[in-house]
Amino acid sequence: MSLKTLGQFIIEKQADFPYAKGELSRLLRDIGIAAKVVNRAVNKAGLADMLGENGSANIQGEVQQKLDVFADEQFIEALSRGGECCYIASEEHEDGIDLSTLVTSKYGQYIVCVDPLDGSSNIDLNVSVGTIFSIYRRKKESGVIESQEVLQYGREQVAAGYVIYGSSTMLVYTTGKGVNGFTLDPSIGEFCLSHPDMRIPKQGKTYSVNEGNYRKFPQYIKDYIKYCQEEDASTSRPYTSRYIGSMVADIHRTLIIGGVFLYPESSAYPQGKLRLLYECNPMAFIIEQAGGRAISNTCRVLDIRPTHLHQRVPIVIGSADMVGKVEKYLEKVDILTATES
Ligand code: P6P
Repeated sequence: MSLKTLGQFIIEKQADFPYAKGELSRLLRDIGIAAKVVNRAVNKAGLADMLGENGSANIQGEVQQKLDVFADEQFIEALSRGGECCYIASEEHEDGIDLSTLVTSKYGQYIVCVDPLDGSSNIDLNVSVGTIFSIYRRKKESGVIESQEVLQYGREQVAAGYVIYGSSTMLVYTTGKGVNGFTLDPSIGEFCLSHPDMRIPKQGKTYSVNEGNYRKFPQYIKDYIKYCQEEDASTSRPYTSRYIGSMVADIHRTLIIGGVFLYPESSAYPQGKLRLLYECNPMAFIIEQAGGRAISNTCRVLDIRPTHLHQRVPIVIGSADMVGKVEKYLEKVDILTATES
């Protein structure tokens, strides 16, 4: 395969993005720049006193790692300078960052929701971590950003993607015309097309859930986990259990080989743990574009009405047939509940 950089690919696919020429190119260029800087820091963290806690907490009350803060700063700086982005919703900030008052971003038409460094509690363990981003077009041409411009349905995303800082660093994104993956070639500092037209298998052999929470799960999730563990050669069961604890890494594996990832509601997290705007929606857009599914109880993730920036939702995402199987267990509960009531 001849070398094709992310920039060349976006220009070649410009027709896929129905807005003014070059806008998406510049947005993804800005995200790519920040990702390269974060990648360098993640790879050198152990040598550059970038491991460990920052001594602060984010809006979620989660202890911030030094690299969380560093990554957040890089994406804000790159998007602020790029001029295409007018507003950033970041996991690391309670309120959104309104760039529309900056001269450079006054005419920016895009809103970016970002988890700058997802899974960062794993960094000191040298486990893959990632950045997750979601891109919306603002509803008004200019002026003060209003909440209904930020809290758009996931189905209104114009682009979404993630960067995984792993054994190699990859950027995977969609603009609604399929999913493509780019691997960073450090020798030239470019993301190069390595996984064209990514598709998720309809069925897989892996289920991914934090089974340490088993007792706290609703019954239908417990029943599904038991189903995964039962012997049945005709359905390749028992399935393999794989859980990294870094959403980007778990979803990337699921996209490549198939499977299902679950972060359900529980007594510990009644609304689920993962955030709708900058974790579940972008991953749902990507997986659906690759031929998979993403649900939150009985609702399609992309159809959930957002109510606030850091809203948490339960999620079951991955191979279409496996998500459908979980859905069957959920439907049984609904039927039982209905007959009991
Ligand atoms: P738990 C990382 O902290 C994260 O936000 C996701 O990347 C990951 O999927 C999840 O939380 C892991 O949560 O409760 O299983 O440790």
